[in-house]
Amino acid sequence: MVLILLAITTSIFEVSMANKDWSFGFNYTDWWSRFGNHQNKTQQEPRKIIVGGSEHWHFGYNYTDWAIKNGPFYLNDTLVFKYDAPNATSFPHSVYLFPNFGSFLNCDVKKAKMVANPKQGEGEGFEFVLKRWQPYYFACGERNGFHCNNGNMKFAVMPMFRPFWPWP
Ligand SMILES: [Cu+2]
Repeated sequence: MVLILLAITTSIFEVSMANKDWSFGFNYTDWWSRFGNHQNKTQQEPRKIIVGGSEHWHFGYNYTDWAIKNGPFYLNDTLVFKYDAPNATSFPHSVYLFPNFGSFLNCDVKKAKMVANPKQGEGEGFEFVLKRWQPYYFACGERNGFHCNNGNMKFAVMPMFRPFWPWP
């Protein structure tokens, strides 16, 4: 009896969740969690990736190259930006998001939105979850685009859906 009740409440819950999803269109991640392949658990877990690896987030490292070598990234993966707070020996850094490819290409920081200020990269770093199926254009916004233009502190990410079967 308890089991039946549980099953009913679960399905009601799922229906209400499903209805909620309609309000903003088809929810792919939810769709995946219901119908996707759940056999390879480790494959499905979202990853936490430190941007730049042991290099962290600094001037002069090629992050486009890093992103290509460490991709692909998947929906709900977390990018961690690590950088020191402003101090006497290192330049301040930050994390900005460009609204489109053109402003990203030109490092047009004025059009970008700051997602992490120079202090937020301290300690465990600033975490950014790739929640949407859209291209993300990241850059450091310091010195009015100088770090982005001349310091290679920029990269683009297009999160993918998790594979339906484990990659070979
Ligand atoms: Cu910077």
